[in-house]
Parts: sequence; structure tokens; C-alpha cells
Amino acid sequence: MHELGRLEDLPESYRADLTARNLVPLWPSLRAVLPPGKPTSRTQPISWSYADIRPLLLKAGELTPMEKAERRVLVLANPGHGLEKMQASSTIYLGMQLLLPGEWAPSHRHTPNAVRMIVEGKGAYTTVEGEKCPMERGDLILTPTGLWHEHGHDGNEPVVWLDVLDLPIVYYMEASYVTPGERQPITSAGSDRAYQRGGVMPTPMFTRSANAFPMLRYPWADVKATLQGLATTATEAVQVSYVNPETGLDALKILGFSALMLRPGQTLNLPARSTAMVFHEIEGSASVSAADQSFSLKEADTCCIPGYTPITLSNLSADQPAFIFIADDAPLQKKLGVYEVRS
Ligand code: GTQ
Repeated sequence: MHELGRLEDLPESYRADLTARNLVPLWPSLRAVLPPGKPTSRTQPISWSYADIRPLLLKAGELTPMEKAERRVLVLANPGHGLEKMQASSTIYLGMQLLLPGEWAPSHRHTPNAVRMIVEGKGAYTTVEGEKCPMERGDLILTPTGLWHEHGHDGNEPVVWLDVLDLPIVYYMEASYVTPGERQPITSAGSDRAYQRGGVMPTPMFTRSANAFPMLRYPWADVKATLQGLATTATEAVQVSYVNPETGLDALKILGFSALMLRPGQTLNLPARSTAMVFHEIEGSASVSAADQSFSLKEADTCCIPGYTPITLSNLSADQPAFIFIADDAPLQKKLGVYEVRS
């Protein structure tokens, strides 16, 4: 591709005339916005260790009461985007949230979609649109766009979870806002039980709107058992997607979520895909390698790898399985028609 004219090649007075009329010549910037072959990515490969986060989060528990925080969260920010942007990737926000015994994070609803992956502690729960969802380690709880949610804690130890939101892309669309609400009466529970088994589901489903999110809590015990069952088959990638059990489609519309098991000693090569990916270690330990970077993840560690990069995952244990939670923006990219796998 040949070189194009630069801004400096244009007479200063001409440039001033353009600027005065809010006009910009394309050609000096054309290669920047349409780079050949592969996008430029601000997203850097980066990892966050839970051993680093945990004491700082507990310190936030001492420094900042809930009334002054609403949500007590340390954001896992990718320096490639600038820390103040609070982005892990172009579309993904990650935060570690702390709730102490007896605390309550007040009800609200917002346009961005959220999920929580529970990291430690017992006794906390999220109420989503009246459904009480207990939080236990490894559980995935959805708070889809527009649904009321609040967090409570009846236990006696700190509870920590990883929030994954599509906030950066919804904010970029200038569509991000919140509505504060009142404490919700608990009116239902057990969507996790109702949809516990693949292949069968509650019968009175035809009255439900296509926009509903029928399952709000995906218990880790069930997901882990499913992975362990799948691992006894010949499949190479022992991976399950979190889906809407009534449609079989992605659980949420913008970000996609899956859980992957690496058998003891297993190495898995993932082809380059157009989505940045977040890896969070649920159990065991694994390395995540891409280009010249390699991260070792212990339990509750998290990393982010930019898109268009082949990735190698390796279980660091020869006798224990490793379980990894994965988030990406494949649902959005597929809807937009820009999703690619390069083999
Ligand atoms: O728990 O509702 O990390 O509204 C960021 C925004 C968590 C939440 C975050 C939120 C929440």
C-alpha cells in the first residue's frame, strides 16, 4: 500500500479554512482508521493477581462505607485504554466488588448488562427483579439490561465477586444510564433449579416474551459437573457456553460467557479470533500465552488478551484439572457481522 499525503503537505491556510468549518481531510488519517490486514488495538495483554487486589479491596472496606460507595469496586483497568477509562478491553469492564457482612448495596437498574462471577465468601445474595440469587464461589449471576438488582449479605465473612459489564460499549454508544430504586420484595427464587438440566425445561414457556432472561443464576456445582462429564468424552476443548436455556442463544446480547476445563497437563491452542478475551481462573492454575506474553493464573487471577491473536492455554498441574471462566464480545461482533476466526 502506497503512502498517502500528510497533513503537513497541505498549506496552513487551507488547513485553517477546513478547521474553521469543522472539516477534516480523510487521507492523512485513512491508514490509521483502516490499517491493512489487522486492526490496531489499544487493548494490551495484561493480568491482575487476586493476591494484589484482595488486601486493597479489604482496605477499601475500611476506608469507604457503603453509603459513600453504593458499589464498592476496584476496577481492573487496562493501561492501553488509559486507566481513567475503566476498560479491560474496548467493550468489557471488569471490577472486583466487596460486600461486608450486614451491608446492602441499594437497588438500581441500568442499561449496561452485568454478570457476576463469585470469587470468595458465603452468605451474600443478589436480588434480580425479585428473584433471590444466592452467591457461592464460581456461580455466575446475570443482571441483564434494565432489570432491578441489589446485593445483600446475611453471612459473617467478606464476600468478593468479579463484575463483568458491557459498560464501555454502552457508554460509547451514549446509551449508559442508571435509575435508582427501592428495596425489592423477594417474589421468586430458583430459576437455577427450574433450568437445572439441559434438554428439559419448564413447560409453561410460551407466554414468555422473546426478550426474557429466564435463568439468572448458573450454579458452579452444575457447570463443573457438566464439564467433568464432557471431559470423559473425546472432545478436545472441554468448554461450555452460558446460554439462555429457552433459546439456546447467548445468555446476554453483547458479551458472551463460557467455562472451560483443562484436563491435567492439557495444552489447548485457540485460533486467532476477532474478539478480545478475558480469562478468570475459577479453580486450579493455568498459563495463558499470546504472542510474546505469558501469564500464570492462580485461583481468582484474571487476564485480558487483545483480539486477532492466537492463544495457548496450559494447565500448570499434571494431576488436577483447571477451570477457567471466559468472557468476550462475540455475541455483539456476530450480530454486527465483524466476527472472524483465523486458522
Ligand atoms: O453491582 O450493580 O462493578 O452497577 C459497576 C456498576 C457493579 C452493580 C459494577 C454496577 C455494579
